[in-house]
Amino acid sequence: MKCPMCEALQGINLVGHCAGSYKGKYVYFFFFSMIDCSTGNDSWLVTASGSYNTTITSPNYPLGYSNNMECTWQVEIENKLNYPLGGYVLKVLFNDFELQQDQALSLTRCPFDNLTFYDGHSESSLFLGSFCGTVHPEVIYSTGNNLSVKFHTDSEMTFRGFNISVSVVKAGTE
Ligand SMILES: [Ca+2]
Repeated sequence: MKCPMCEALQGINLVGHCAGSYKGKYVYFFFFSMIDCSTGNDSWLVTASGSYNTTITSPNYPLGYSNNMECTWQVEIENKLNYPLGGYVLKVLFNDFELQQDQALSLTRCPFDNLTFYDGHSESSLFLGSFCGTVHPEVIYSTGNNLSVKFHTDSEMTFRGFNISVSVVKAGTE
């Protein structure tokens, strides 16, 4: 059965689809999965340079992000700085930050919308911190040449989003 609304919703991951008709009208059953806002299921690869700052923003920044998103950026230092000697790390600065606040009496920090940093190339790397509201550290450093940034939003309430800069600095110089 053809589902016109499904076509209108292209781009959103639909796990379910139209289920049938009732009294001549379509009856829709939608089962939404998280919107993977990167390409396919891979994270966005961001190469950080030693000569300029790379900016990462939430989708649609500053006009407000969407609900139900999972976005991951995998940041790596440009190759020419890794070889032959290396010794560089990634530095993150927060230019603008406004996510939904953590107002729940929850053991989980920032359970609604959050921006989370891992000290490596995946979520299984060392957890550096998870932030929401307008509260964030002044700066975040990696210890190696990779950093993973994950943006999660829940099903309601959206805010302006975030704008961060990533640069490459010599380890131990700041
Ligand atoms: Ca939210």
